[in-house]
Amino acid sequence: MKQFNIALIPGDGIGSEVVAEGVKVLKAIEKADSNIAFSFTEFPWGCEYYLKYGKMMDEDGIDQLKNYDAIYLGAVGYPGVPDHISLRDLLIKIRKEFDQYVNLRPVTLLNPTLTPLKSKAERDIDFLVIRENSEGEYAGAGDWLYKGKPEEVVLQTGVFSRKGTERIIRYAYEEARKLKKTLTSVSKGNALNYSMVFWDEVFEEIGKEYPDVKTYSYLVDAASLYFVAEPERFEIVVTSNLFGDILTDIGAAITGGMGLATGANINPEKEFPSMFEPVHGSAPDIAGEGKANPIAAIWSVSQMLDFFGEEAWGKAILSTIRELLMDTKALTPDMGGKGSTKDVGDIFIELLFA
Ligand code: GGG
Repeated sequence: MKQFNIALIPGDGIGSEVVAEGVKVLKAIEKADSNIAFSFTEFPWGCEYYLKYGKMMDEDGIDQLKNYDAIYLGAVGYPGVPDHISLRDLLIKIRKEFDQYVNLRPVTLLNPTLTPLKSKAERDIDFLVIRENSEGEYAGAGDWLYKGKPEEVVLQTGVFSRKGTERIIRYAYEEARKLKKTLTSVSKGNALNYSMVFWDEVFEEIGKEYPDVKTYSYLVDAASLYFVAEPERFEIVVTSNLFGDILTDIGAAITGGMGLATGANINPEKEFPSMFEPVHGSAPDIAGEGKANPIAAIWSVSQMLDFFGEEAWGKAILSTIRELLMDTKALTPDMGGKGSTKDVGDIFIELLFA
């Protein structure tokens, strides 16, 4: 029997509603599979916690989380708490402290009718964005000088260490080799004359060890255009922290919306827990109304199970999402349906075991 201990951080807004559906799926799997057991421990951290205690998580929060097999996060951010505080002091802090330097964000069109792109029926969009998740433009380095004065200057420094850049690029090459896919690096060396020139050099250097991997290199502006105009050209994409965050929102837009976008924050060495989350935010406008789309959160569970080595369940979840998406009337309003968050979770479980 394999036991997986999961730390739940539902977070803010719709976070708790969608995480509840993911947990429901895990509990249903546990019931059906006598070889797997899950335990869940909930942590009340987030913006409400901040408004009460002045901090997004406990001071020893990282210590409290460190022995779990995975963290399952809902959403972060709510009116009343500045976004940079809520994001940096919870989500980014966990990514950084647990060295979750790989962010895996699939861009997969599970039902061709869901893309807003032309010639829907022929679309075959299926690629993986591997986003650097520990440094880059998210490093938090910078300064704010002469605040409020006419000579005010603000600096936000992108940090690209050799270790951090090499390890993400190597990870991407390894994936491309394993899956026999092409690898596209996205950068901006023509304008960012230190960080992105360095990134491009490292991509080329490491590429010498992978002569079997076919590579492409695009500027981020061109890549954004191709994400919309010709997404079929991508198989695996590797890019920096900020570019990866932005590009995967485009990825979500071409494959059915933010309600379907999932992300895994991985510490490949398994030295610390990895974290699984729907990419979307807390959607305060619909929080508490029971109409949040739980599919991205359920897809995160599939990524979690893959990471645990339970790929059969991971695949089963993904193919069930594909099936669920065939009947958009059964889905939540963002997908054109009339279903509630809970209805979608219930139908999903019915289909998973049908
Ligand atoms: N589901 C987690 C969440 O609330 N994400 C919001 C967000 O802005 N994420 C930015 C990032 O992934 O870097």
